[in-house]
Amino acid sequence: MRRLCYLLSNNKTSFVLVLRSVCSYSLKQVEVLENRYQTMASRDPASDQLIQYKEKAKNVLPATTAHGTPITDKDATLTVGRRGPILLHDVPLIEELAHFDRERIPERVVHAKGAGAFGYFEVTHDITKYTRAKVFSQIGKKTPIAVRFSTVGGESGSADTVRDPRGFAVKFYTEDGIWDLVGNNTPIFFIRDPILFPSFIHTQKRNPQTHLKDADMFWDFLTLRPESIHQTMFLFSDRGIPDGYRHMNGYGSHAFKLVNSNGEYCFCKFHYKTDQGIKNLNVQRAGELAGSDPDYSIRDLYNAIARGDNPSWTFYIQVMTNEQAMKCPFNPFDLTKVWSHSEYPLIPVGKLVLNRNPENYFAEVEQVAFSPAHMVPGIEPSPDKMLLGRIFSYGDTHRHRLGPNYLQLPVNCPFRTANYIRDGPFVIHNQGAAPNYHPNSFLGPTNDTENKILSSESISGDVKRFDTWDDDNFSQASIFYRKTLTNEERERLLNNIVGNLKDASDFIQLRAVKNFSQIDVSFGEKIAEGLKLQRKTVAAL
Ligand code: HDE
Repeated sequence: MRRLCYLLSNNKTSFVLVLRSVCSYSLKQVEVLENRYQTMASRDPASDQLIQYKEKAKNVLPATTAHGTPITDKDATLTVGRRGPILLHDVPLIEELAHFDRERIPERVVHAKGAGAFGYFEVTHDITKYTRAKVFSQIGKKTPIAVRFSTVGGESGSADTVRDPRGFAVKFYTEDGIWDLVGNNTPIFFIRDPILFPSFIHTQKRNPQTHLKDADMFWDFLTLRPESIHQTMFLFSDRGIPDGYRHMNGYGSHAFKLVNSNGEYCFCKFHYKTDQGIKNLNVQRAGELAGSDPDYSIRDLYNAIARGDNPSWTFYIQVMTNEQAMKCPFNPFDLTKVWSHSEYPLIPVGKLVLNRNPENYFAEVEQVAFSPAHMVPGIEPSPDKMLLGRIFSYGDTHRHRLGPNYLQLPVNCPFRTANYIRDGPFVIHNQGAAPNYHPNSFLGPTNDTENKILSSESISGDVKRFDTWDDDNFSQASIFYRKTLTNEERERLLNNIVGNLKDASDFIQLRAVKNFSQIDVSFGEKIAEGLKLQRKTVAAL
């Protein structure tokens, strides 16, 4: 029997015919064996999703309209005579078409392509001296989490294995409300001022006329804003194409402020290191996969969790006191900079574990809405301008994409809400008969004195637009090139940069060489050589 299945494993029709004719099986027996055949063929858990659903569901339920009335004939529209025409009072048809016309919501303007999963965060080390956030209150404490991984620049149908940073957003469902850590797989970013973000993203997407990716746009912006060079080096290194989402680290990237129960604060950065080990794809393999399996990373994550091979990350913080921040030779709140691990060592905190695939992608992944504004008592923003810009932007995009009541969707909903926000489209929990104004004399929710934010900080300065393009942009990129990378890694970095930069106009290539030379003169020379730029012109830079 097994042998027969194996022989026919690529041809289901002949499998059924052979069983019926050669073995004279009844139809019912064939159906049972057909099911078994389907599960025996060499398919992964993602391909078997429907078969598994069928096994669990057991019975077919009678169909209903959206308003819950029985649908008696799902296979035919209501017509006058066999040939039509159709009647407008075919309610199930009209209802289904009208809903179908509205199925798509706007995709995320960045990070449109992604995969999600659920699990928990467990505390393994005590950090209560730094923060009173309840999520860290006790060793052994577990908090449910949702995670969404993503690429950044591509549309929701784009390939997973492109060179691009990866998003790594974590939602903690804490007893004090939602805490979102909306990070990437890199500890830094291309820019340090949020006013440049929309332009930066436009250059990574499509040319407004040709609707094509455009090397001039891409490299023009990056070379005119040299603060981007540190992240550009990461992007073109091996880590620029991770092998799926399980084999990469995550970083909160910004500096945040931790506040303890005495109101004392320090600054911190969050790191989550993969327990699966770092694995990257080489350029050739990534290119092949982009054609043969563009959903490679989504499939890999789904299958790993379905197999019970639950991915996990060890969670650390780096801590910097206010005094250290004042003395730091660079701006520690600049998102293009890392904090050295020798000066600010990683402090272990806990584990992130993913052990459940979404039941429904649209409801739980397309609609999951992260925001750096979602912080909990004990975790506050630092003065990082990018973080503060993001605190506005995410809620704004969610109100546009999902509507003003997006926080009431089950995947985004905290354990408890009590406030004066009411009504609007698709309200689910409208807080019943409770008063809808404040202050009031009728037991409406009031100040939570236990959770009053205790830290305070005095700030003064000139109100002005400070363009920081000429801050130190090269020192850390130089350390990355000279000290972090091996010879082979430097070689691949060089090839990746040349392979991409060669499509930009000559004057932009020259500007890039000038910038890369500031990291290391020989690095600039090698890039110029790879691009076959005229020696004389380069020497004049
Ligand atoms: Fe985002 N970013 N971003 N970003 N970002 C979005 O929010 C934005 C930045 C990141 O899986 C958007 O819901 C601004 C840094 C992730 O759902 C949008 C700025 C980092 C995700 C937005 C940044 C990120 C987003 C698009 C500069 C790493 C996907 C759709 C000030 C530390 C989250 C959405 C998910 C998504 C704005 C910069 C990470 C438009 C304005 C830096 C992982 O609101």
